[in-house]
Amino acid sequence: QKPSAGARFRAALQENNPLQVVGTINAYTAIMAERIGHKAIYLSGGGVANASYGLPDLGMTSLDNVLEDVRRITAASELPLLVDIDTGWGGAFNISRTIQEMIRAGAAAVHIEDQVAQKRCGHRPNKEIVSKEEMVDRIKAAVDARTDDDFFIMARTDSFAQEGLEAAIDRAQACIEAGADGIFAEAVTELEHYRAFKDALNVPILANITEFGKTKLYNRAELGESGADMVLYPLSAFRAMNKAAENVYTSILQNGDQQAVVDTMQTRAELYDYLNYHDFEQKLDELFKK
Ligand code: PYR
Repeated sequence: QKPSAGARFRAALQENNPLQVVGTINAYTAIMAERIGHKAIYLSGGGVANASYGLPDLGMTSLDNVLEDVRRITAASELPLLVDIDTGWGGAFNISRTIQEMIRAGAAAVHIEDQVAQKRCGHRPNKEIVSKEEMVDRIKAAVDARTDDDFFIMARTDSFAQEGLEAAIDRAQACIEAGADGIFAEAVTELEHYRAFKDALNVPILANITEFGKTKLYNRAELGESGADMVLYPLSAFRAMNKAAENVYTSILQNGDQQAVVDTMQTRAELYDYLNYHDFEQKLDELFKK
């Protein structure tokens, strides 16, 4: 029997230190990340809101919205997928359903955070957090709901911005006591902050290296030396794709053709290669040969 998605995530974490987890905004980019050699992928909550719904990352998408993208990605790639479940979308039984539906959809891991339901992007000002007790209840509900012991439940704390390092570590400790498998220390700024989390806590630590945010674009090696076990690049490819699309749309409008931008495009042959297009076509020819 094939190991579960959760078991594959845990194996990837064992074998790669730190484990790079790259955001894949859709099924096709997940295929590319896998072929290129990545070992774990990520579905960003902000990414689902932005890319699939054209909305800001402000708690406007639902469990079902995110599940739909999870299913598309897990159908296309064998890589273990970490999913952003924001605040879990409700009270104890909503969180319970969220965990079970994520497992059913093939996710390997999730992170659930301590922001209020009216959440914001982790790297924006004026975030508000729930009490430590309420966050611990979220973790208890999530852990209790797990139908696969290997499914990886990460607690994300957004408390650093408001309450500082000591309080953030204290919250993280409480989440671990409630059963969290890992800690996502959101929007910390210095390498020594990761070191402090790592030294205080006995579980894997995730560093979110998102561009244009509060955290510098530290290298994998220095993050590893500072105690980070996972390095997240939630929207890196998405941002690059968007800039490329902007250039193409602009160029077509200004120039009347694609000549100036065709070199920036993935070719038809490259696309087909990632999709194993020719194998499908061959199958069709065999099935229906005259
Ligand atoms: C996001 O990309 O939405 C995160 O929360 C990291």
